[in-house]
Amino acid sequence: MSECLFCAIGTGDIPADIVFSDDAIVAFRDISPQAPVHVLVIPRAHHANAAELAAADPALAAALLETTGRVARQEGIAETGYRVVTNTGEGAGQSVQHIHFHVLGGRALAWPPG
Ligand code: DGP
Repeated sequence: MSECLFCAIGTGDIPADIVFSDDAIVAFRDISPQAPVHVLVIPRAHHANAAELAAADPALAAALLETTGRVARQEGIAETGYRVVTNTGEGAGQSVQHIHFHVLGGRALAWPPG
């Protein structure tokens, strides 16, 4: 099994509550939701963060962003509003070193985030 948690979710070695998947991307519910809707969107391929993904595979980065919109529509938060967040590095709170977009919605979201 991969040592990377999200690689292992991508391969299915670790189960997740998957809301969308295709050959390159998996979207699944966050284990510790911070909003009524909290979905993580990841590529199956390993890239550490958004900047590294965009440099290595811009088409995949675009597909990942497109999937955040798909998830928002699917989860019924596209009209009410939602937030797409990706943390990079320890200071920003990145705890899993495999790029993931958080899709958050279903409640009022404060700005700026903490
Ligand atoms: P970040 O802190 O930005 O790296 O976000 C990592 C997120 O991953 C955090 O919100 C919790 C979530 N998470 C951690 N482990 C698991 C897991 O095993 N399954 C699921 N579904 N989510 C996880």
